[in-house]
Amino acid sequence: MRALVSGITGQDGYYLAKFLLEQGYEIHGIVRRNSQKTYGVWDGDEQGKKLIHFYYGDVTDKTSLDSIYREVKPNMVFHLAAQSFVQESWSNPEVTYDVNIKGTLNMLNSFREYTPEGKFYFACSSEIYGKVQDEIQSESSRMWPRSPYGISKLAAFWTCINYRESYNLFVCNGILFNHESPFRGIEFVTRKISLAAAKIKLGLENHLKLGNLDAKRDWGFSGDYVRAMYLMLQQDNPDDYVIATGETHSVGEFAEAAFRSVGLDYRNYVTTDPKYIRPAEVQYLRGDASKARRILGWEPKVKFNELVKMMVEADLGRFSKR
Ligand code: F7E
Repeated sequence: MRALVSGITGQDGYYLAKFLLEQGYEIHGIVRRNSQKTYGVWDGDEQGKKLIHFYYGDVTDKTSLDSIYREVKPNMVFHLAAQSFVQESWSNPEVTYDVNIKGTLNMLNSFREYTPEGKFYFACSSEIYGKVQDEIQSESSRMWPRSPYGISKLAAFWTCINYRESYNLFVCNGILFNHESPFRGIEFVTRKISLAAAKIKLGLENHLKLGNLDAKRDWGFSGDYVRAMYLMLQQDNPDDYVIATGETHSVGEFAEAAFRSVGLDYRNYVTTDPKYIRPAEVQYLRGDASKARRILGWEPKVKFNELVKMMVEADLGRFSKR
């Protein structure tokens, strides 16, 4: 079995590839070329890197995708590549739309042309719920995105459904709520906090500036969420699934837990800076993954406190070695 993964150099691409290798898959990953050769998260795992077949390409460049599809002929496609930073989407809405909407359309068109018998997974996002209308959000909840990023994911979500319905393709949307790990990018709030807690503990820094401490998120572990992506493509019929823990915590609670795990009180180090406040905020998210539990038999394994601890310990390890 051959899997093609866009976004392989990011957190989810890393965990997904590791998981698929364990299942006996051949992994082919698309990497964006620039003047420096970088493979993102894989640069810290030289052994793992050797197990992946990398191809230079860009989801906004259909020509590059066509040649990769022609060469790889994947049985399964996991489309994870995106401009994934919500805050940045206000400064770069056009890039966000190009990569997230047009990029998804390109991935689908190449899929339809070269491997229409295959299966396609799209990494959708809980950001489509935005200004939530339900206390707990499921596949049928009202969608009201609050950022160019959220809008782009909603457009791509409907594009996937439309391709499934129009062309009878096996295309699934995973509506993934926030999912984190020690490989999370340092701009995202969880990793920003775990990194700061570790550095402050080690005496390398002395404060942390954050934005909205009251925003609430349903945070899970990326390693658990990639299993759900795989399970969606193991079904007989394509469908859309919410993947979430069902628990919600504020940014302040995340900071409290992270600093507590190294014996510190976050209130002595964290201040707020208006620079990190978003023009329109998603104030609250809590996902209902009961459909995924029922049909896919999927359950998250890592709990909130374990996740926080795992992230802070990994950052402590990174910096105490220096
Ligand atoms: O923000 C608040 C911020 O940037 C979480 C992406 O993977 O998950 C992620 O999107 C919350 C927001 O993630 C800071 O205002 C406070 O309310 O970690 P984040 P996100 O925007 O929820 C979804 C599911 C995706 O699909 C996205 O691709 O934290 N917050 N202070 C802050 N956020 C950041 N980044 N930095 C702060 O200093």
